[in-house]
Amino acid sequence: MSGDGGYRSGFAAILGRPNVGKSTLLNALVGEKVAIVSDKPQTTRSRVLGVMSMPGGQIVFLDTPGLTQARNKLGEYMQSAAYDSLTGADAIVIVAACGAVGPKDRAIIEKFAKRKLPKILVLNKTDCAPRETIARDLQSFNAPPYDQYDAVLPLSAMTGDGVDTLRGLLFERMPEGPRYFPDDMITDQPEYMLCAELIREKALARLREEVPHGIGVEVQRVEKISSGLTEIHANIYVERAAHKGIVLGKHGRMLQAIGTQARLDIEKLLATHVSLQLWVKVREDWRNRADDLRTLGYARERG
Ligand SMILES: Nc1nc2c(ncn2[C@@H]2O[C@H](COP(=O)(O)OP(=O)(O)OP(=O)(O)O)[C@@H](O)[C@H]2O)c(=O)[nH]1
Ligand SMILES: [Mg+2]
Repeated sequence: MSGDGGYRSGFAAILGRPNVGKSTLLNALVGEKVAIVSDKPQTTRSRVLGVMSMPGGQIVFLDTPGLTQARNKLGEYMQSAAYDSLTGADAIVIVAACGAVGPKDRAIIEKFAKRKLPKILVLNKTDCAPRETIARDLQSFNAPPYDQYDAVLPLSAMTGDGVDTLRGLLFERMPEGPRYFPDDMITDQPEYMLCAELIREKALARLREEVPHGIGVEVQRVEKISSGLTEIHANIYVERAAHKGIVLGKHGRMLQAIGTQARLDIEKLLATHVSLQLWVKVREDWRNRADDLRTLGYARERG
């Protein structure tokens, strides 16, 4: 683990309102897709770990569910997962979106300004904000308590513009520490969980209104059939009977489209052909049921 002279390492928690681009930023920072992304708020439901290793050190990033008011047991789990990421954090990255910094973002930014930790405020999505908007946002963070931040950094997680600067700012602030993870490890999520998340991502991309929020994916079996083929069985849970037909779509076309897209991503991930078998099941109100939450992996790791 340790013993490398002058090796720097630490944990950096990424926090902010839903949909501001935290997961996109995590993927950009580690250079691989470890977290799913969608245009729907509350995509991330658990903390997602991504490791960035370089010759002189390592930063372990923790992407988190967007900070908001919990409306059900899943929401409560998500909020505690976000706040748990602060335990043992060596730095925090607060994310807001350029041109869309609202009172709820400011409340979060002000709250974290008090934390005695290195902290960077990221203004994401510069690629779709005019220069004047970025300048105005920057200006608005000049005064106390925002001056408690080590830096206010506009960037685009999508194009990668400014991401290197963020890496540098964080790395400089990391303490001396051990190599927490092997250099070739980029996430701690097991394969079956990455597959479940990719299926959920494709479902989120295609579904609308309240349906995507009530989707849960459970990968039941990952079976290597031969050196070139893996079979995966997964259940897509919906929380109301009426949603099942929407996820199946006319003549099953929606499910087929979700499955095809997910399979392509999973094939890339596993570097093999994949046969993906998906079933849609109704679990009434699963977001409020402790046993269903546990089945889907939404349970506290500790305590
Ligand atoms: N134009 C632009 N869009 C971005 C950028 N970063 C993220 N997005 C988009 O913003 C949406 C939300 O991105 P996510 O990374 O899922 O946001 P998040 O903060 O992780 O959201 P939650 O997990 O719901 O809290 C997606 O549609 C992304 O493609 C960016 O730099 N520029
Ligand atoms: Mg996210």
